[in-house]
Formats: sequence, C-alpha cells, structure tokens
Amino acid sequence: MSTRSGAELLVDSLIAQGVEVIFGIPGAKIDTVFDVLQDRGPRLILCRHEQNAAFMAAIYGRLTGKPGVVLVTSGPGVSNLATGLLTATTEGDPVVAIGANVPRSMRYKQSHQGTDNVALMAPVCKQAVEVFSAQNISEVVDNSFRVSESSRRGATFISLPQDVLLEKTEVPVIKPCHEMAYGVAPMSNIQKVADAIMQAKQPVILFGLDASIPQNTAAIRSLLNKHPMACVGTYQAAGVISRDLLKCFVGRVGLFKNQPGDILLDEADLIITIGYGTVEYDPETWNNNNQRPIIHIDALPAKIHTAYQPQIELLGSVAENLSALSEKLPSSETIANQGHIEQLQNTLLEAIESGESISGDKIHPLYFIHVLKQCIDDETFVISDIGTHYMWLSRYLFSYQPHHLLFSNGQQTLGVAQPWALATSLLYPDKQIISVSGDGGFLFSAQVLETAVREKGNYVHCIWTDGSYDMVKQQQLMKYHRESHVEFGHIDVVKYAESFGATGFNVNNSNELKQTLEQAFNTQGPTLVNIPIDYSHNAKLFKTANEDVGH
Ligand SMILES: Cc1ncc(C[n+]2csc(CCOP(=O)(O)OP(=O)(O)O)c2C)c(N)n1
Repeated sequence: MSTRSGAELLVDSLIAQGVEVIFGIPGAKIDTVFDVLQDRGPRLILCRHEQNAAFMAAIYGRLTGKPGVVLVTSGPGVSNLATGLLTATTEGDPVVAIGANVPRSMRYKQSHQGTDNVALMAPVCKQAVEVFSAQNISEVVDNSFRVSESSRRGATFISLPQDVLLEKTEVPVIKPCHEMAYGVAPMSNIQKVADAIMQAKQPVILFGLDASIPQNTAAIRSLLNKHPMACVGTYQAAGVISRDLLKCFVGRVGLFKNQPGDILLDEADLIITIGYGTVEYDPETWNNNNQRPIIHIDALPAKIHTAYQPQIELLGSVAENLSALSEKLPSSETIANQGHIEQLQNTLLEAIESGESISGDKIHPLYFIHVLKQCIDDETFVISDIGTHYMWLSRYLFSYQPHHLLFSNGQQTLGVAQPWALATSLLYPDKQIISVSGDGGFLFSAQVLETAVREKGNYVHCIWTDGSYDMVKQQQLMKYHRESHVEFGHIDVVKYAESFGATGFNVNNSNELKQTLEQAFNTQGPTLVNIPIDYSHNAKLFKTANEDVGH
C-alpha cells in the first residue's frame, strides 16, 4: 500500500479519470499540486485569467462529453471562476473545477486569500464541496466527475484546503467503474406520443441543447429519415439537422420572437421538445398563450412553467426513446403541412441569399456569412461570441454537424469566443476553426492570445468592429428611443495581434474579405481579423422583439 500526499492522490485520481489536459493558474495554496504536475499527470495549459481557463475547460467538456478540468488557487483564483462556471452549468458543459483554500486551522478566521469557497461556488455549480481529509480526495473527485457528466451536464467544484493537499494518506485511487446509462421510458407513454403525433395536423419539433449530443443527433436523424416532421432548433441545437434533412428545418429560434420558426411554433397544434432546457428560449416567449400541447423528451423531467406544462414526458435516454418512438411511427415521404413549411423556409433562405450582393467599405453581416460559407466546409468549427453578430450568425448561418457552430445561449456570456476557439484548436489541431466577436466582447478575454501563441493554437478570430456595445444599443433604441453609454474607443487589432507575436489583418472593404479570410486561414497560429461592420440593418433584427426581454 503506497503512501502519498493529498496533492499526489489528487493528480493520480485525475489520471484515473482519463484527464489529459488541465487549464489552470498557480498560486501559493495550490502550488503542491502544480509541483506534482511537474513530474506526472495531465498536461497543464497555463492560462492568463481564471475566467478564460473555465471557458476553455467548458468547451473542452462540450466537445468531448467528458468534463474539462480547471485548477486554481484560493481567494481571487476561485472567485474569478464564477462567471465561467455559471456559463458552463447553464450551457450544459461538463467541468470539474478544483480550487485551493487556506489550511483547515485558518478556515474560520480572517486569513490571507481565504474565503468560503463552497458558498461562493454553490449557486454556479451542480455541486460544490470542500474536502476535509486527504482520505476523501479520490472519492470526491470521482463523484464530481459523475455529477458533472450526468444529465444536464454542468460544472462541479472541489475545494482543497492547503494542509489537506500536504496530508499523507494510504487510500487507493478510485477508477471510474462504468459508463452511466439511462434507459427507455414506459412503452405506454411512447405509444401515447406516437398517437399524438399521428393525430396532430401541424406537429413541430423544438430541439434544444442536448439534441446536439452526438448519439441523440444520430437518433433524431434516423427518426426524421423514417418519419419527417417540421423542426426548429435553439442556438445550441445547431447542426442537428443534416443537409439531407433540410426539408424539415425552418431555422433557429431564440431571444426575440421574430423568426420563421416562431410562426411555425405559433401555428403548431403539438410541440415536441427534444433535449430542450427552458433557459435556452423562455416558453413564456414562444408559448405565451399557454395553449399548445407539449411533449417533453429529455433525460431530465421538465421544469414546469405556466407556459411549459408537458402533457407527456419521455424521460431517460433521449436516443433510446427516439428509437422506440421511431418504431411506432409509420414511414412517410412527406411532411405534414409541407407547402407552408416550404414557404417559411424560403423566407429564411431568401434573407440568407440577399447577402451575396451587399458590397461596400463596411462589411454587411449577410455578406460576411456569404463569403464565410465559401471558405469553410461542414467540418469547420464556427464559434460565436455574444452581441448583434451572434444574432446574425445564429439565424443565418446553417451548420450540419452537431457542436460545430458553438454559442453561449442561456447566459450569453461576453468573451467566450476566443478562449473556446483556442481550446477547440488544442483538441483538434488539424481542424479549421473560426471565431467571431464584437469589438466589445473581444476585450473581455483578449489576453487569451498569449496562451494561444505559446500553445501554438491555430484559429482565425474575426472582430466585427463598430465602436459600440451594439446589441445593448439596439435594445435601448427600441425601448427608450435613445442610446445610453454604449460607445467606446478604437483599438488597433493588427498591432494588438503583433504585440503578442500573432498575426493581424485589416479588411478595408467587401472586395477584400474573401482574400483576407483565406490568407488568415493559411497563416499558421492564431490570427485576428479586424472587420469594419455594416450594422445599418440591425434594427430589423430586433423589430418585432418582445420589449420586456432585457439582455
Ligand atoms: C459578461 C457580460 N456583460 C454584459 C453583457 C450584456 N451584453 C450583451 S451583448 C453586449 C454588447 C456586445 O457588444 P460587442 O461585443 O461589441 O458586439 P456587438 O453587439 O457590437 O455585435 C453586452 C454588453 C453580457 N451579455 N455579458
């Protein structure tokens, strides 16, 4: 039986969980763990802000299905995680965060960089625990992974007092015992759902974030191949519909109720939600008269709202329930209400196609999308930050692979895009990756560029420059007919990139866009592309928005 320190047991437990990468920043209370990592264990990616470390761990978790791991020191190291972990938990991204604390003897005194870690992290995590004995470290690690990766995925937090990390223990390392599996719902409920679908004249599927978990996407596609139905998706469900199923797709919905998909939802006589969380698109917005019958298919029971009271729930494995449902439905060549579906699709496609002919010194968002589509393929990862650019991309850029068009939707946290792009490039170094932010969100996390240069990240980050927090401005104009405190100063993106040892480009007019994007994609390492954006049509995006919705 070997004796080891708490820090060694922690690292050995992470190895047993199969962790290959940790995102972290050191400090005195956690330095024993960093010291062990010098000899063995996962590769540590040294970050320049804990929030970015958490963002990176979260997208690592979303893309792999296994928790991303973040390791930080006590006090401000832990508190800087809060926004990252809140975002991860809301977006269903698995993360195990580990933060140090002061020694147990100092815990309830005022002591340097001490705080109540659990109280601080509990509201932003699925579980937050402090370890009081080195003997429990491996148990806590294993349980934290289980909680984080079970549905709805999210962040867990482990607080480790400095002296617990130094304590010697002989307890063995726990290895994950088996894959957690969920089963199929009662057959009587599956039959009821099949009957309801067959009786409905205008059934509509609303996909949510867990529809884009790859095995769920596969089950959805197979169901739609046999029995096609009209579908809309939340932003996180991007990529669920493959190219050959496009006839079913009426676009994405969310944020403001003014999309072709919203018309479809309004007209539906049955809405089937799959892997949907109400945080993604408030049912108060899309079901405001509370009248549409809803079927809820998810791993988790529905969160009941007045506007979200499903008649039937199929709980358990989404994929297995959809396979069982598929067996109960007849094969069909056509979609119910096909003519109308095609009409709504055409509205969307015409808007997208109009981008081709919009030229000028500034780049129109639809022109950007038009050119982008020529530079990428279905395997490219496209990553969006938050702002008006996010509305353009989420509505008008189609994606045909799950988890290849990535958003923060439930929290809409500014600054996620570039850290997500870096983590994606570390995970898939040979893939084409492009991220987009506004000039506001860019500076929320722009220091990640140093990590990217050091770690040889390879991605193109575009900054849509308009000198304002435009998405807020548009809502102010809509509500108060004037703007308030949304304009800010200019930065030189090329010089910024070069000062980090990265490459920067300026696009001076629409004619230069394609060539510049191609040059950026052909440049090794992280590149920043400054794009003066034509936001003259933004008011339209918000036109029929619900004024009560403030973001
Ligand atoms: C951390 C955080 N702070 C504030 C907000 C509120 N907010 C949403 S969009 C936005 C403006 C984004 O501006 P920019 O990044 O320039 O993008 P644009 O809207 O101009 O495309 C702000 C401040 C937020 N979502 N997240």
